[in-house]
Amino acid sequence: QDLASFVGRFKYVRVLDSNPHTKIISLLGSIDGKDAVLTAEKTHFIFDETVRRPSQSGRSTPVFFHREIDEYSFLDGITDLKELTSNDIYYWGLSVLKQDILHNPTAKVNLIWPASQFHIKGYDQQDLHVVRETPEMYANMVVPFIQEMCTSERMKWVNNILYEGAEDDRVVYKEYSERNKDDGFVILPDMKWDGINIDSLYLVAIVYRDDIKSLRDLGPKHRDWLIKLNKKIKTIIPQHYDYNVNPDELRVFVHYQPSYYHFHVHIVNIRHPGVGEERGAGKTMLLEDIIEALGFLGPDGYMKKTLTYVIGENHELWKKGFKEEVQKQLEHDGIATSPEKGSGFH
Ligand code: M7G
Repeated sequence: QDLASFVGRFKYVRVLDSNPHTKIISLLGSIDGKDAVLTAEKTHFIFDETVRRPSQSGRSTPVFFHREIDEYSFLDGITDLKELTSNDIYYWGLSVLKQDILHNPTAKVNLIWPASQFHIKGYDQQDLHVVRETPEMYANMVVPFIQEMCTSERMKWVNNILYEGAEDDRVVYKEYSERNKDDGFVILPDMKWDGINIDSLYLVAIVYRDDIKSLRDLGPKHRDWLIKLNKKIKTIIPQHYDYNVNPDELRVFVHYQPSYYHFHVHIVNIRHPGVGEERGAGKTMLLEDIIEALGFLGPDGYMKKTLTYVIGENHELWKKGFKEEVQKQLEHDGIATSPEKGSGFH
């Protein structure tokens, strides 16, 4: 039972989403009668070793990771090239590049099986809305929702990584002792990364402490801990990747709302575009900004802050009151929601 055999048995139902910008397609289907979500993402190009990005600081950051695979790079790897048209100094055409499952795969394939309704809805195309989440909305709607989302079933993959040795061979860094559990964390490649191209480097740091469900639980007492965590991430990761990525080239952030309510930090190469927003919803909060804000948010930290972010209509919270709140907020602000209800503002 591996990915290939599952994909072979995948019975297609419909396209959930297809995004030409991110080059990701998600399909809904079933395997052995249970729902499955199959996602494919075209991998990024691999460049020749000699292609280096000029750097202002005199530092030359290679955009290239595996130096031995020149034959697969864009340019050397072109096996077919056909011009479509040209006009003046402009030429365009199509090409085929040399592919290889180890060195230059075509796509990264992800499968969720069996997929819950949460998974399916998360990948499904949906209309999005900007919402202001007040502390009251958090207490009344989000807290019960988080409780519902923290089932051991849904958190299984996290606990597998923390305690059961799952993905062990891929772990980049781990710091853990029974005595000092609250400081422990593990860094490993995120499911979103193809693991090959450093340009699209995507790691996730998962902490051992389980008292922080989300950004909302962060207060001033966590500030020093976060400063330490940030420093470690930015020291360890460039080192681990042989400085093919530098500390100031890492976007270190958390999501709100996250998909999983156990504190974790995303670590992404800044060259990776629009990352975290692929599925439209949510908010990306840089760890640096969080640390800064905790210095002045007051004793309750993020608990007392109103957070504005984007939410999709498929999100449970939309159905659990956020929809009505958005309407109320617009009315309260005197903002018309349709031309007929004009505010006389011309
Ligand atoms: P999030 O901010 O809660 O959700 O981050 P979102 O980014 O999906 O909105 C959870 C992160 O964990 C995401 O970046 C996922 O890609 C990643 N992730 C999820 N699962 C189930 C796994 C897994 O099993 N292994 C690894 N390595 N990463 C995962």
